[in-house]
Amino acid sequence: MTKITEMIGIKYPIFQGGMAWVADYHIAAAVSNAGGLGIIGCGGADENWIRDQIHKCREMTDKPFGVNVMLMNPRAPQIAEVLAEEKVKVVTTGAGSAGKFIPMWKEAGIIVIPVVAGVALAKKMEKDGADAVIAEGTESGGHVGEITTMALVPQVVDAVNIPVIAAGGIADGRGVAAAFMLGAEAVQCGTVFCASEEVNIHQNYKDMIIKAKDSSTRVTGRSAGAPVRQIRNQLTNEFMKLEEAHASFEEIEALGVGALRKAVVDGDTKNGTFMAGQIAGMVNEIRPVKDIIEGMFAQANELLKNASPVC
Ligand code: TUI
Repeated sequence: MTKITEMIGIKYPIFQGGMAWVADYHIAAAVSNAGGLGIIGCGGADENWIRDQIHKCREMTDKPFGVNVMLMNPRAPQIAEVLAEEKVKVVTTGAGSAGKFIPMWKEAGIIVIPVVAGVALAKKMEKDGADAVIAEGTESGGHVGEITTMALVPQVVDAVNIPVIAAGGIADGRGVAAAFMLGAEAVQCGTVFCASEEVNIHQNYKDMIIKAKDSSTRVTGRSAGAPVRQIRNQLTNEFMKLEEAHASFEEIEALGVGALRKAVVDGDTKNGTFMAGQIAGMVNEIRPVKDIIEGMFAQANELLKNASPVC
């Protein structure tokens, strides 16, 4: 039991990242049914899509689940209202500051857990009324900050009095045990759930993760202000060329438009954005969600139980 499992009413202290396009009700319900916190990712979708997803998820699980709002989505204000109306159990946010939405969500009784990539935003989120923060290291897939999980988590833990969930580079019990040693009260994983049986993505996406090595990811879009970690392919090579040529924001952005859909729905291995974390190199098989979670915590508990002084 940790502060997070008690706060939310879940068995295992693990969140499934609310990955745009990838994390629909299928994976969210599977993770919640397995005892973690499943999270539906809004990404760039609109409020009608998310309302429907919430209803479908409620049909598949009576366990708590959450919704992630990607704050760069222009429809974030409308989505925020729908989440308050629907009184979802947990809201996580990413790619921006959740401050202005927190009072409305708290009034609706929602547990609010922003993702942060640095100490300053963590402190601001605590001041604005967040219940916990997810400290996400640059090892993660998708939109990333600059600081590694190893350096970020203890600094956020020291800076705030609310619980901290560690994210970035965690896909087995060793990562879970390490995160707890850094002071985290739970972990959030994304990549390992992309390699699950239940996730509703193209088989080519799963295969890309299974085949990835430690060095297979690249961060593109830094120069456009939206750094995104994804598996190296023809698209990332084109991105890199544009960035080296100091192409305009518009040119770089145009290359990325629709690329996540191409990866998740079409399985377009050349032109799709296959967002994944650096830990993809360690994810080598497709497993049911229940096996992933139970295996992870059996291993973490064994490691922590047998831990001995280091010298
Ligand atoms: O949000 C994520 N990961 C994401 S969002 C996404 S969809 C997307 N697609 C294309 C381009 C951009 C996004 C894919 N992956 N993770 C949470 C996260 N938040 N990581 C980093 C941050 C972050 C970074 C800077 C949060 C706040 C921030 O500064 C905000 C501020 O105003 O200080």
